[in-house]
Amino acid sequence: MNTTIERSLVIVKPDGVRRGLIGEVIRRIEAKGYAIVAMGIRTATDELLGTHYAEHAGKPFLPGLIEYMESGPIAVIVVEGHRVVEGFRSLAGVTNPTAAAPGTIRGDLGRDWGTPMIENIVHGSDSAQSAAREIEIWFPGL
Ligand code: DAT
Ligand code: MG
Repeated sequence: MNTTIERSLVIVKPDGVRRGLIGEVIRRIEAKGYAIVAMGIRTATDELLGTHYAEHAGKPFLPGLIEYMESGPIAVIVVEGHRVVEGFRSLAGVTNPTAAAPGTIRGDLGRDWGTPMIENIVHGSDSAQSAAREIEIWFPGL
């Protein structure tokens, strides 16, 4: 049994905030049983996003992704619980909201809008190491 309590960095992206879905995302996180240990409404910058999306450096979609992430306020949330990284990815659904399964955040609340950018409501860390790195960016010292 894995008894290590993990953390994941969740972001409600600008499309989610614009559509009033912060509460719905938090509701699903809490209903699943995870604990919210930090959160705040923030405005992303080139510097924060360049570090946050370091794994995507050089990819053709990165400039559009950064523009989208800077298009409005975001809600940055630290979530805690056993296997929460995998658990939140499961709650979020796959990257493309058209393909994401019904029942997931992206599948229930997201869709394709015909834009080149994938607007998919939420970010969730993809590993415990990514989570630690991302939490340090948005909540240094937490
Ligand atoms: P995820 O958010 O599911 O972890 P990711 O880390 O691969 O996905 O990509 C980060 C975000 O970048 C993703 O939420 C949407 C966008 N993105 C990824 N691949 C893309 C692509 N091929 N074209 C446009 N946007 C893309
Ligand atoms: Mg990712």
